[in-house]
Amino acid sequence: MRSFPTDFAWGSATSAYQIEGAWQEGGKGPSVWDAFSHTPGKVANGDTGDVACDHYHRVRQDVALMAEAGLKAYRFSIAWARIQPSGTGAPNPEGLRFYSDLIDALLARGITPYVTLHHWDLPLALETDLGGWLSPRMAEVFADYARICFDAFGDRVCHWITLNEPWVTAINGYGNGLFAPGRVSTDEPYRAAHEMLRAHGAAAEVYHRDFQAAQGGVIGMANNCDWREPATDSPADRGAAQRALEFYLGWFADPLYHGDYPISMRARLGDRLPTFSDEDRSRIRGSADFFGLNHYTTHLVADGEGASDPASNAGIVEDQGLRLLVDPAWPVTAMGWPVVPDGLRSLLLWIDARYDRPPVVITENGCASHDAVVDGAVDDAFRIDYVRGYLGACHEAIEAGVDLRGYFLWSLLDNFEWASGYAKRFGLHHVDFATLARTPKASARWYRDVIARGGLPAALGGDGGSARPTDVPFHWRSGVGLTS
Ligand code: PNW
Repeated sequence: MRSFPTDFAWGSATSAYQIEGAWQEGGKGPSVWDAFSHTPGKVANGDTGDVACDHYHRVRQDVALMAEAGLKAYRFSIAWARIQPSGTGAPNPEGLRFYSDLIDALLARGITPYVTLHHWDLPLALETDLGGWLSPRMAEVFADYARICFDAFGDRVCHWITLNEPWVTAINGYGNGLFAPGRVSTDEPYRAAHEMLRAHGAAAEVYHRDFQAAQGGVIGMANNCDWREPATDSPADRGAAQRALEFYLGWFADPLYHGDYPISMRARLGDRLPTFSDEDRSRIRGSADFFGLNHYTTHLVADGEGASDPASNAGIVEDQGLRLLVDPAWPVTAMGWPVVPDGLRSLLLWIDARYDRPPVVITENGCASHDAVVDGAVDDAFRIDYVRGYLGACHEAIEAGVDLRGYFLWSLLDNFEWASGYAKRFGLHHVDFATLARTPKASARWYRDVIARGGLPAALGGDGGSARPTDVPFHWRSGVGLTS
């Protein structure tokens, strides 16, 4: 038996725009994703989140599915535009009630809520009136919204995530234009990221100063990072892989844990990378009580000049001086993302070394697969294999000393997969988007058994569960790229 800690947060995750629907109900205002998905050509098949999984009207049923799957924790996001329809001003009582009822329903089932304040669906008025994440005013605006949420829900919610994957918003929202607000630029990603870090810092300060002592919770950010494995053992490729990780996770986590961007980013970007004021820096440094990590895949990295490929999860590759490659032997998910469980183990060790052993929560991990209902059942063996492998990597990391506190499988339901629309299915539960019927997949039952046992069966030889060296390469630790 590969046992996990007894208080491990076994969970699943969703986000508001991807599941709720009811885009114009309950006093909700429009968001940038409403506008984006309604723009022809932006989302596959012309799909929108107008109805999505209709979770807004099916909350009770969906909480029952969570209970049947044995979840101990559930991560969801609050649609800011349900709380403040135009992003500022007095809260909308109907929006508050919706999330309050959800929280109560979870707690009644013994499921711990993990709440993301913002998962990409920015109130549209903040985009049109302020310029969205490019505006320095976003920090105060976001902190006001966060205060409303802490005030309304913090008596029952003890786990807060400020922002989901600011990397994706910066790169896909402001760099390649694949996601809302659909802007294309080589400078704006760095500016938008900077304002998101400032906004996180402002909201975390409100929580720490005005709520934490009374409510006793924790707050962090959910950053995404895939693993970057050196393509060869050469110093150049190893350096390039390290640089790739700094441009990916270090971009956000270095400010949180060390107070500034990585040296490698400053050196390559110069004035394109904004600078923190002393006030920003002291707000942001030390502002995360835990390290939220979303992780899906791995790429190989070779030193040299590369060109950005929006499909490659690479960021602005031209700025990094490297090329991303894949090993053709790796299996891939329905997203085309390589399945490399050992990359997660490596990444967890990298985080452990660089940020000095933070408590980590895997706020997302999962895969899209080609799932269909056959005779009332969905045999998603691919997903079971994927999750078994990645949980095995988590277990190895724990054995190696990583302080891993929880794992949230993305996702509870098949849902609106952003620019891919409903074509990509990540759920533990199949959703028929014509009837909105939910069907538990085989993975939901498998995951329930894992949770009930508190871990995985002992690894059979050779499946990746055997002992591995856990020495952290010197160049991860050495402070390469850390500001002094
Ligand atoms: C994350 N990339 O999205 C999000 O947090 C989820 O909302 C989403 O459904 C899930 O992962 C699966 O995609 C990502 O381009 C979207 O690197 C794009 C990228 C990474 C994560």
